[in-house]
Amino acid sequence: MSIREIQTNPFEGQKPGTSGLRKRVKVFQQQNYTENFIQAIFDSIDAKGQTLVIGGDGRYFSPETVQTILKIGSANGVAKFIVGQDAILSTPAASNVIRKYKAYGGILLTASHNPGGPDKDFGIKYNVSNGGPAPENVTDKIYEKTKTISSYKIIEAPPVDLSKIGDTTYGPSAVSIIDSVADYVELLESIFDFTLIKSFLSSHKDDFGVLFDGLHGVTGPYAKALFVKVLGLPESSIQNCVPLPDFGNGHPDPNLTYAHSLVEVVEKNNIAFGAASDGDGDRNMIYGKGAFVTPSDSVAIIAHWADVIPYFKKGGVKGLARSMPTSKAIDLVAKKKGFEYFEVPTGWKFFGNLMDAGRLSICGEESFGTGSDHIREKDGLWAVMAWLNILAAANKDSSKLIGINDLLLTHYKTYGRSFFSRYDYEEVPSSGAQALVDNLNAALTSKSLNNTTHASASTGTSFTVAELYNFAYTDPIDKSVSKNQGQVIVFSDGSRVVFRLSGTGSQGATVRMYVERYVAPDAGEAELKRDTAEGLKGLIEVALELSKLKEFLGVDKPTVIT
Ligand code: VG1
Ligand code: CO
Repeated sequence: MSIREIQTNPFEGQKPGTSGLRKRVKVFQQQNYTENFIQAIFDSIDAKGQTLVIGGDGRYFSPETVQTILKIGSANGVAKFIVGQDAILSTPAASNVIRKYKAYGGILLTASHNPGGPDKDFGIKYNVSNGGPAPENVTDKIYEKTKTISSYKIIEAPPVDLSKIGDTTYGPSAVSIIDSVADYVELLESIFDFTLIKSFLSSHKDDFGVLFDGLHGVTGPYAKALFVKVLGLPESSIQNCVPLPDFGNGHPDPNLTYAHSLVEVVEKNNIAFGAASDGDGDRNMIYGKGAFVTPSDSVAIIAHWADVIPYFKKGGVKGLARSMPTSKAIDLVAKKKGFEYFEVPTGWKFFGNLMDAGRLSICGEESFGTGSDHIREKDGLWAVMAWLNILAAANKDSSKLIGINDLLLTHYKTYGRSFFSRYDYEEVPSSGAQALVDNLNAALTSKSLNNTTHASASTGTSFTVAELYNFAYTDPIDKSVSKNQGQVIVFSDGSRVVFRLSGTGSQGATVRMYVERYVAPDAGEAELKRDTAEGLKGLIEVALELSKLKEFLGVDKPTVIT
């Protein structure tokens, strides 16, 4: 088999962001663009003689890219490829496959929750042998290689039929096309008490309906296996579960703005338990009739109830963690239960070292990401099953049905409530976004905002700035340092506002503003049950005024509120 070396020139901007390289499909389709990035991955790792996993969310341009990876990977000496059937492996399933088959790493073709299709986004992400996203030292190396690349290597071989499960050869390499779903279902079966969930659901057929919405992302086949085959629920308990290359023209992001297909049916049909996942299956939203669980609360509640889940009952909880902008609800659980806990920068890659060191079991991000050390990615269906397991356990000895809202209120009465919301200003001019950040940095250097008091015009509440800092993180395990992870304003009552630039967008800049306000357990039921927007109104006004956000960005309203 002859290896050909093809001359190329570097492209600008092939810098992996929070979670891989994400660009418009048209950008990836430029001659040599995708090839360059893939060769840069192989130039940064040592995959000779190793096994590599390939999968993704099935979005437009995935099958072609699998063939490109096979060509270049084989020419670079990869011994064996494990590929999800039809190029499909959800992000959590891929993490599991890498771990289970002890692969060297994996290449995931996904832009997660970003829309797909010929005019939308594509993405390539490299995961390492623990099954998690490559840490920054690896992604930095890949980026450096893309800047100087002058050639890439390919072998000439006919395309592999990705639809046929089984083993074939590809030039000097072996290729194994695997069932995308089976290993993952087996994993979840080893974690949760499906017998308990099944018996709870079958005894509450009339008052506890379930609906899962795949938003036409990758989770469809996984959800079908879990809800219909394992749990024995009717087909009507899943919807939009056929993965489509353009996600049916939708935005596969499980939040109140984009998952309206779920929200509408849940409300109309009085469904007690609804859930959705994103394009690549690592995010989740829990939403029942009149009941929305904010992701920051979700991970805290799962942590509180961990011992009803067989996986944690057996292995114990080693520690908890959240990303910096995520509310501190989980910290309170850790303190009460005596667990170690961590605050890491945004992005799942920062949890991996702690898990590998045996110091972290359950963690989450405010961006609808929840997971545990069963793999090294966040895991949408895992979170959904965790909630079902917890609800089934909570109802075990109860004569009256305990639903999502009951669990939330009990939690708030124990720990207090962290009202939390995120405002996204998507695709704003990069210069305005930078000016906003520069202005905050100037204030933190000069301390000009410290001790200043700001009153909200509409609610009359006032907030005094106690501290302003730029979040930096030193990994407790490998001591690597990540700077400039977001500006944090802390107020004297413990409320927080965080500003961050997104690292997953494909166009312009996206500014995220995160707001959090804590209310103590004894604040009274009315206060604890307040609507989030109401509970945060005054703080949001103050945050906007303080940061001069509207002036800098030239926009009046956020594009998305979660
Ligand atoms: C966003 C979220 C972050 C998440 C990342 C990847 O990043 O804020 O919490 O880890 O997406 O999620 P950013 O840099 O745009 O804020 V996914 O579902 O793409 O893998
Ligand atoms: Co995702």
